[in-house]
Amino acid sequence: NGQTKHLGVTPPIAVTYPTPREIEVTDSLVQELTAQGTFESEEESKRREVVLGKLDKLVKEFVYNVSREKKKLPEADAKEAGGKIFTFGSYRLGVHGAGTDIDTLCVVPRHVTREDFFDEMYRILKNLSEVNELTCVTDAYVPVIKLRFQDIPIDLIFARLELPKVPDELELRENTLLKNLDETCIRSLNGSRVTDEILRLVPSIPAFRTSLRCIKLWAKRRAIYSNVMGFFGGVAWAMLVARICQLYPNAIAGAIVSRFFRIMHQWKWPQPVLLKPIEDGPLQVRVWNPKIYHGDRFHLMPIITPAYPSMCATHNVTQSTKKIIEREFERAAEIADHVMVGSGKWADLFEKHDFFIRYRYYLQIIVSSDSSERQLKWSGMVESRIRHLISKLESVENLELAHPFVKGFDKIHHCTNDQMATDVMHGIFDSTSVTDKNTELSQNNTDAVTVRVIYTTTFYVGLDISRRDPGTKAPRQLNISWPTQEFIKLVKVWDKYDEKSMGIHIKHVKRYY
Ligand code: 3AT
Ligand code: MN
Ligand code: MN
Repeated sequence: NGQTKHLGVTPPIAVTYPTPREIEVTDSLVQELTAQGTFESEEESKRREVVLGKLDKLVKEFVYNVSREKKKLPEADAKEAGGKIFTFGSYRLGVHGAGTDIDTLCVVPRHVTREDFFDEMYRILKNLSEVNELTCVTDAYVPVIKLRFQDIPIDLIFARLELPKVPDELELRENTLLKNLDETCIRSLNGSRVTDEILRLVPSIPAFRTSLRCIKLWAKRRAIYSNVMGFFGGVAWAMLVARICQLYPNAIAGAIVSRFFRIMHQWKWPQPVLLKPIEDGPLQVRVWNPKIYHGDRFHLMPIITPAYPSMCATHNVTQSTKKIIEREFERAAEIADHVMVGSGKWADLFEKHDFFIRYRYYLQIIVSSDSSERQLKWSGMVESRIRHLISKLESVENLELAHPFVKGFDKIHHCTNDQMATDVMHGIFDSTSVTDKNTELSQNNTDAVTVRVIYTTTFYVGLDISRRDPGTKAPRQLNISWPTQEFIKLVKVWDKYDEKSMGIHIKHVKRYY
């Protein structure tokens, strides 16, 4: 019918090839990304490949051992049982930086269980001198073995298929593979299926990679890279960039990045961003569909994953974080325009955020406990609920915006008496008794004797209060006690909350500089 083939839910906007100017700005973009240190060294890159080769062998050894020793399979069948690793995350997309992890999925045949993984695979890894910092996280949404292999951080997750063997040629693309699997395995397969599908759906992988590197660096510098806090996470940013690549199939990175900001700035949310039509499949699971599921209509900036079962990767976005992301799109679109015409430089795009000087008022959420393990769980739990505090704050009169900072700040306090410990838990502390989490080993530079060690994590929310109307004399009043009280109640219903060893306190502070 005269139409050319295209990737995506609409035809491309333009199929033109790069102009000399676009080639020029792409070169300068790659130079800037290099100068900013987003690429790892040749040595590290080689080491990653070696490590992955070894891990694949170890997974096969693990499957063989379980097949022989536990399942008593004949030698030939045990050999054929196979086992294979897949990667996902930034490494799979080809946009990882120096020192980042390799997200690895270990796929095994049906007679090997998750318990075997945490027993036998763990044992194999434990015995290796190249392996350090080995830990099992069995109670997570996606259970994982974490380790460092020849100093490369690895996240190793697990999925067991309904197949007697897992040969090296196996792919994870078929939706029918998901039949009869438990939910944890489906979730574990999802990361890999999504990244692979994204790569299949972009017309030019090199252009996609350079563009995504740029967008990731920009989003991190501007403090809008975080799924938990209601911004976008790595997968969402990758899908957005992939969509722009589909719209300009022959464009190179410089052109894609500048179009990216323009198009995203003008996007008619809540129109979803899709990389392909949403598929139906063989499972009894929900696929994103605002026509059927009422909850899906509340997604403010839906970006939908392309692998079955499709989900919204930006479920956590609130009114406030939407405004902040849009403001950043606008700023970046202007800078990119300047870069294109030669009146600006890429480095301007990557300028650090101004969160801590932008607002006059901030909320501090101080989460405390008495051990580092407890602190990790407790602060992680509070962090995952902060978006609910944000939604509650959004309904407060005269509050235009509640801006959560993307991460919390960890501190360790060496308290010399109980009063000091109590003060710390209420956010009353200066820097003299404090050590940064990262310098834990060189702690305690004070002379006094430490009687209690308190761990704190402080989260910040910037408050934008609407200005007084010129007509009225009364100052703007802000009543945030209801949302903050409700929030504290909400986090304390957590089943592992313990009144004696954990604390949470919210205070508001005025910017003092
Ligand atoms: P880095 O280069 O490692 O910083 P990344 O995109 O690889 O960036 P992660 O290693 O944190 O990010 O995560 C890789 C994938 O793992 C992304 C997502 O599909 C999945 N994932 C990460 N954290 C969670 C989580 N808490 N729950 C479920 N899935 C997660
Ligand atoms: Mn990763
Ligand atoms: Mn990871």
